Amino acid sequence: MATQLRPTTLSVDRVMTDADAVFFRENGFVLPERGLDAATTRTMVADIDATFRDNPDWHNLVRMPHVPLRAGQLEGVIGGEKLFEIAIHPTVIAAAQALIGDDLILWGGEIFAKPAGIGKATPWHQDCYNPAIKPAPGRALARSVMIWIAVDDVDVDNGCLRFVPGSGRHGCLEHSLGGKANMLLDFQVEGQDVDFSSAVDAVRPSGTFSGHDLFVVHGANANTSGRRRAGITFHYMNAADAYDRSFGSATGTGAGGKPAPLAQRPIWLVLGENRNPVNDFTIGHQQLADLDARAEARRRELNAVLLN
Ligand SMILES: O=C(O)CCC(=O)C(=O)O
Repeated sequence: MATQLRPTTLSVDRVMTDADAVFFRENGFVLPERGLDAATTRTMVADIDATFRDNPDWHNLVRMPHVPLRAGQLEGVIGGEKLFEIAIHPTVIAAAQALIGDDLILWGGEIFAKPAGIGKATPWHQDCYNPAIKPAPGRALARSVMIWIAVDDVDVDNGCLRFVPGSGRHGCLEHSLGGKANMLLDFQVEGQDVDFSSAVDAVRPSGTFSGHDLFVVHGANANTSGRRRAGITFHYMNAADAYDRSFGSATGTGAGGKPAPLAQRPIWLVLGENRNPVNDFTIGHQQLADLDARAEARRRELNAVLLN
């Protein structure tokens, strides 16, 4: 007699509380108490150590670490397949859902790994640098969250992220261009009524994370400590908003100071359904069929658990 295979139900740890979601809406960032479980954290740290071993240019900033560097890919890392698993991890997706809704697209990611003693500072900035992200018709601001996961224990000494509460309430502020010595990015918010003295230190033990939106002003001091300071971040947006590639050209700071090819980036639907016909899930997916299948399998599993 044939054995009946019952579909396995994914177990999802919902670490983001209702109070966290309210705090996020009011302040533009949130620091949930719990994060990834211990086993996942160990795997993540090992996979990121392997990424640093296999990709010599990891210091300070790596764009799109969840994309394996394959033929036709403009950004990514050797070993990106493993980091893709963190981007679609149930705990991470459930956290993003609690903050920006049921229909989610993964649109980007970075590793910010600052070596001991010489890690660069991150200037005060907002994340609304990507012209592709547009709000759904009738909405003033796009809904997006960056889930920043501590790889190492990150605290004041090794240059944790710092958020200015409520500083994104009025959307995108003007940024001045031009890098300063020892700064990670070449754009920054200066003045403009931002109360930098109210900045909150995001002290995060390894495996825990913060979430921040496109508009909250944030930055980090240099890592002058004797410890590495690494975090990996994945960016999600609500799938009723648009990843509109029509601006057509590369922009932003990419690997090695080159422009980031934002219009060609692969994006994935990771929860719910796509609600905006502008979103294209084929551009930039050269040689990524295995990741597409992984994302789709995970989306179906998560839909069954998180949307019922
Ligand atoms: O980790 C850092 O220093 C910068 C992180 C950041 O700017 C971001 O995640 O948007």
